[in-house]
Amino acid sequence: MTAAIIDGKAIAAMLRAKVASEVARLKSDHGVTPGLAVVLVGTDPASEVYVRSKSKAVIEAGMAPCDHKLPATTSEQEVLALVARLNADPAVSGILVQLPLPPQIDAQKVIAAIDPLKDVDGFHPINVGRLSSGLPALTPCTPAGCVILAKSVRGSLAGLDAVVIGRSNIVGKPVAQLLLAENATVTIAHSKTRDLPGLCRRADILVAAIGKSEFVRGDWIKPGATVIDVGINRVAGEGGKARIVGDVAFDEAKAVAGAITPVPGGVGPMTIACLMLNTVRAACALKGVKAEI
Ligand code: NAP
Ligand code: L37
Repeated sequence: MTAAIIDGKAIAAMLRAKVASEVARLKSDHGVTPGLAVVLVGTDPASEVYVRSKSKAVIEAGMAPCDHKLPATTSEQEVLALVARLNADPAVSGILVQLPLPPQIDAQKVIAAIDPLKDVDGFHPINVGRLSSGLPALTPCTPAGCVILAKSVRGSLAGLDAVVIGRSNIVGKPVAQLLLAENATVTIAHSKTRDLPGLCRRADILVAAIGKSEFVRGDWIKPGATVIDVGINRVAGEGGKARIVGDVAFDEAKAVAGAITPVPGGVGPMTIACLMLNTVRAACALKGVKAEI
């Protein structure tokens, strides 16, 4: 069997086009322009790339960007003061503080300071709690993207066995919650899990969010499974040029899986599209307009 390649780039482009038309409707019918504030502290090169793509997507969707680049020496107080200003700014519908933050800044404290209605990353404890309680919530972007991609292949996920490798607050835990909400039977694996290959072989849906290049091998995959590779790992390619690979050994997995996301071009673009979706939804909620997306 050779797996279908799940085209995250194309699915993300379709979602972004839908967001752009919802933005146009909000502007013309309600005089509302959603705005996204992106806060980047320091000069982490990967974060700089992602933040740039996010701001570009904001503009393409017809929304208002509001970028804040702060030096690596910024104090926690300064970041908290900026968040307070953005919370109070009616032009700002969504606030995203790109992680990781420099060591002098407590990320949990900054996340907790964001207005939960503007928390387009879905990392605030209120949104985490709402998601796990089955209440409407702003949901984390990468996990939401993973579920859209899995559903693009399987339709309903009800009753499927899902294994998530990784238990971070950003990816592993929220993706497990979203899969559970889709009625999958979910197992979360991590570095202390016994017999990870054996566990993975039972998965109809396998989500890899580990951060280790090509860690998941082809013979860990159940024939026909849907494999969602969240990993972004920079490795030296031919001629010393850097390239990015996922957490799954793609060529091996492709020979066994039913469908698999590539890296790049899989989950990454969906992260950005889901961020646009959250921003327009947050703008609707803040302005009391019913979202049509
Ligand atoms: P993280 O916070 O470092 O978490 C990694 C998880 O993997 C941890 O739960 C860890 O287990 C687990 N793990 C590590 N080694 C393992 C092993 N040998 N066996 C089983 N589990 C193991 O990483 P993250 O923030 O979740 O990100 C994961 C990957 O996704 C990274 O490559 C990141 O760059 C990528 N990412 C991509 C996007 C996107 O949009 N595509 C967005 C965010 C992140 P313990 O908890 O036991 O340590
Ligand atoms: N908000 N986002 C927020 N907070 C965080 O703490 N880590 C993190 C976060 N992550 C994030 O933005 N990740 C991300 C990862 C990949 C892409 C976008 C966002 C992406 O666009 N990936 C492309 C290209 C990758 C590349 O060339 O580097 C892809 O095709 O995968």
